[in-house]
Amino acid sequence: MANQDQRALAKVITMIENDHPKKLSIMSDLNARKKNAHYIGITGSPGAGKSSVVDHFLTLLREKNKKIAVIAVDPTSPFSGGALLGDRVRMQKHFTDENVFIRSMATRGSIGGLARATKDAIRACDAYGFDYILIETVGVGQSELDIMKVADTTAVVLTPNSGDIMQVFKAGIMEIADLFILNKSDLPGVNKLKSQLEDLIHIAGHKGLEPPIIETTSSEKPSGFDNLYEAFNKHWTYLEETKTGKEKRQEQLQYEVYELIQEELWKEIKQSIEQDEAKQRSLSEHGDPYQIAEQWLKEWRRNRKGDSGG
Ligand SMILES: Nc1nc2c(ncn2[C@@H]2O[C@H](COP(=O)(O)OP(=O)(O)OP(=O)(O)O)[C@@H](O)[C@H]2O)c(=O)[nH]1
Ligand SMILES: [Mg+2]
Repeated sequence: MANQDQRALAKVITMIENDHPKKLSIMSDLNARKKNAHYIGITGSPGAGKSSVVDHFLTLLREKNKKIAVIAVDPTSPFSGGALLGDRVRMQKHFTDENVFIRSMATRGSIGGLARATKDAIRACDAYGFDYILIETVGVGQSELDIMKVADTTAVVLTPNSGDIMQVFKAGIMEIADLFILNKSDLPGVNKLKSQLEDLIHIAGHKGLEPPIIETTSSEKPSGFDNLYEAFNKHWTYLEETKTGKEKRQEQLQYEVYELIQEELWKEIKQSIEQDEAKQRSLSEHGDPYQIAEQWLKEWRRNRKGDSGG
């Protein structure tokens, strides 16, 4: 990927973060150029080794001459203070590779929020001809979970004796997992974790492909990455070639369309309310929220009809 393309892409993402007024049409132009990259989400508790996994996986993908974009979500939350710095150190050797684009997304900016901006950034990357787009998020918040709805394949990283398996189960992360990475498999306890996970997968049930469990070590002596590569590709084939796979894609697309409509509509309504000082003044402390909402909506609908001349 040429340097100028890298710069152009970086600029587009900044525009997305700043919620450019023409975002929808810009995104739509970009989408028309999309190259069908494989979107892979990698999530898991803080410190599970996500960035290390991404780093080794990048090395493998580069050996296969693939082009990759990495989006690291940097929730400026207390959970992962300094994550960004850590990521930079961990993925250092890939930063100068022109076939690897690395970008972090921060919580600030974007009215639509972090999740929306991240999804748009992923789609923007797809116009620039990557084979893989890797998204690293810390699986702690709703918005990080939400980001994974845009991924073709979501991998959840678990580690032995971390106690995060039950947390992951409770937080609804299980439901979005297409694949489990048991990382730090050099540590004791990996077999126990594996059998616990097998039980949980069984209890949770799922339609479509049963999520495989891949053991990896992402320290200096990496292992398991060929298996991981194979599992990701297998899931891609499933999405492309089976009925349940295609249905999954369709559901995700529908969800995203709904979300975009919601966001645009809300922006419009909010703006009309905020421009109306009388409305602001009418909010007394003992107001009836139902009544106010109903009335404002009615007015907005009436004005809309007036605008369109109908
Ligand atoms: N023993 C062992 N340690 C590992 C392995 N992989 C990563 N680590 C260590 O685990 C720590 C966290 O690794 P990261 O890759 O930063 O984890 P992360 O999930 O990206 O962390 P956050 O982004 O902060 O949530 C580092 O100290 C790594 O050196 C592994 O396979 N085995
Ligand atoms: Mg990280």
